[in-house]
Amino acid sequence: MSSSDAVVKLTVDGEIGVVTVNSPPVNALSQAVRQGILENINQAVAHEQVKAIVLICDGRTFIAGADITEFGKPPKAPSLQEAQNAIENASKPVIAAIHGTALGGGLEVALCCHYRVAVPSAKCGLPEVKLGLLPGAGGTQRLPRIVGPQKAMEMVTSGQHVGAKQCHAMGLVDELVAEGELLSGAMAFARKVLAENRPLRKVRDSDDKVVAARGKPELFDDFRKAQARKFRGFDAPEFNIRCIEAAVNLPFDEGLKRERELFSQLMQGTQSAAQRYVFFAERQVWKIPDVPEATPQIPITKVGVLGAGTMGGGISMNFASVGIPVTIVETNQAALDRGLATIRRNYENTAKRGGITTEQVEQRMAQLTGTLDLNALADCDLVIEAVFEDMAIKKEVFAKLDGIVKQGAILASNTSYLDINEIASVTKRPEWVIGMHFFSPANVMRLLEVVRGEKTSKTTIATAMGIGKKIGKIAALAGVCHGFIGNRMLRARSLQANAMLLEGAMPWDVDRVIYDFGMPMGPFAMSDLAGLDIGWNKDTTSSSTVREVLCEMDRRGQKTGAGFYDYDDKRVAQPSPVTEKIVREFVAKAGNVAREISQQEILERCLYPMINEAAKILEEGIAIRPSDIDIVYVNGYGWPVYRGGPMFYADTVGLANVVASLKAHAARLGPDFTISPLLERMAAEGKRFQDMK
Ligand code: 3H9
Repeated sequence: MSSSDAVVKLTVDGEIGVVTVNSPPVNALSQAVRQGILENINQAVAHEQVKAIVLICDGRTFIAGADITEFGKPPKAPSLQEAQNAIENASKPVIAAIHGTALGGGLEVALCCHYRVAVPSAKCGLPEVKLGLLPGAGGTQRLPRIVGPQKAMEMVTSGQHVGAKQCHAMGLVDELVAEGELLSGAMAFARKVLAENRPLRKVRDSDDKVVAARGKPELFDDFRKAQARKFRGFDAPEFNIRCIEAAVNLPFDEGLKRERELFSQLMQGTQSAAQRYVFFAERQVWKIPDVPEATPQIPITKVGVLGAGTMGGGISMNFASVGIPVTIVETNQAALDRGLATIRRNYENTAKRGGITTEQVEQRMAQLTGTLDLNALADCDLVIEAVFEDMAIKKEVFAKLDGIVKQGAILASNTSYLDINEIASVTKRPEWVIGMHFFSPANVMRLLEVVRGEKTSKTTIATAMGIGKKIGKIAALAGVCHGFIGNRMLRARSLQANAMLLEGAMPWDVDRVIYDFGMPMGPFAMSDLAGLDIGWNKDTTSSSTVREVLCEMDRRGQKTGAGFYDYDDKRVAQPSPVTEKIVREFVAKAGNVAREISQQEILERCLYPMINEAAKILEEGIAIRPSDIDIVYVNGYGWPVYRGGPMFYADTVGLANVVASLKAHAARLGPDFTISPLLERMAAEGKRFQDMK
């Protein structure tokens, strides 16, 4: 029997051997766990008294997968497959007892057990695709043998976690046992298996589900076509599909071989490295060196939001959706009614798509109270203003809020550029003032940029980050500067995109390069979507930029049916001859001769100045670490996760190459352009952002 501090141990209760994995936090399949499972299963098989074996985990979850920290390092024996073979080939029935999440390698271990039981709250999934991988321990071969190739394809390409009840309905789980009684339930099930003399069922041997799909390539092609937009740019979904195809068309062992080949190809690629990096970056971003995890937070039981427009409405939905009451203040009844109606429509649309029930729509709406009276915010714990982006207005609002909202409550601004210190200076509680910058649509986008002012207290920071997590956001902490992390970097791209128009590129030339890089759209398509008239004033306009001229012609973007592009009634964009003419006039006015700008130049001039700006952001201490910047871009700006974010991407290009390109283009990068000393130094020393501590 194993020692009490072992990560895997065997205990014997009557005729049942219980193999328990205890390797916090998530029982990942580290070398020690693999070895422990192998040894303890073998011991249980050899144990005379044991007739059936239960494999269960301590702590918050069943095995949540392979140990990702071991990836990319030399493999250590025993392999996962050896441990799995010990289970699958055991001469006594092995039953997986699942709680929490059986994910990736964890589910693949469970699939080697002869039976699976789970508590109703448990979830199963093969989320490897989210790490740019595929299930590499037989998951792609065994799963379709239970759930069929269609469902298997859906699961492996989405990485979704499937609830135990649904797993039970699909046959992935044999029996549900009472919540909180997993061990006794699993042991009772094991006794039943023995009493009924049930066979040692091996998933690998049941072929009927896959045989039914053999010779039907259209099944896979239709799926590829239907998902093409979602999979654009990613390698892993296609590799996952090929493995399911192998499960259908090849004998089990050959399919397994194919799976292993494709797994190692993905593992060696840049995409998986990027996605694994993002996995850890998303967990790192919450850690703030001078705000320890134990920093006290204030409870947020009631939220106030100023403004029922697109931003205010979206922000309010976040809180209502998790059961926190929100008071929304507007300046006139019509705007308030419009705002609340939009929120209702958004919730109803989610319900129509099956995301929530109609009952939940009403529950969420019931959390929202609209009012025209600012005094109604007095007892809120957190007030977020989402009014017009103008310093004078923000200051007026904050001065008023300071007089109304109870002491000890947080006053937050949703500003996307403005100085939080200046806003805080009009209050008597600057330590309670913070930026909470949501991204549009605020109920959908995952990013929340939390902006700390000079005087913002640690409690305020910890509370803003904490509430961000509660409403399902990924919160990244930034310091004060114009545009913080995200928009400050975006400005660098926007300057170059516009400069290239004056040298002869058309908006769609620039957009195409950025789209092909993997972003959802390029800078000009994005401007059209947001509205070209943001910050434009018809009284002061001076026809000095292409954008101004477009606005003057009432081409204000998608909403007016024309902007940089022409739009049809389905909002499909077409390059516009009108814009082309305006651009050509600007080129001539600037005294330039239009030249052909290569795709590579467009890419480098759009992205490298952003990387340069990011390096300055790091130097100035605006961002805590490079990976936080990547989190901002992946979650707030549609940077393709398979490229890891701008800093990770810079590492893959090589910082010396980035610096060389910036120097080569320096003359065109504008009079204000300077290279970040940090970037230059790191490039000279051959360093990478991801190694920065
Ligand atoms: C795989 O299995 C490949 C196989 O097919 C083939 C092999 C041959 N490894 O997320 P949390 C850490 S690929 C190492 O905050 P939660 C995490 O970094 C794997 N570490 O908790 C964090 O550390 P820290 C397929 C891991 O309760 C701590 O655990 N599996 C791993 O919000 C807590 O994590 C997956 O992709 C891991 N596998 O969520 C599942 N997982 O405290 C990945 C977590 O130092 N994991 N850590 O920051 C998850 O989705 C979530 O962690 C889980 C818990 C849902 C389990």
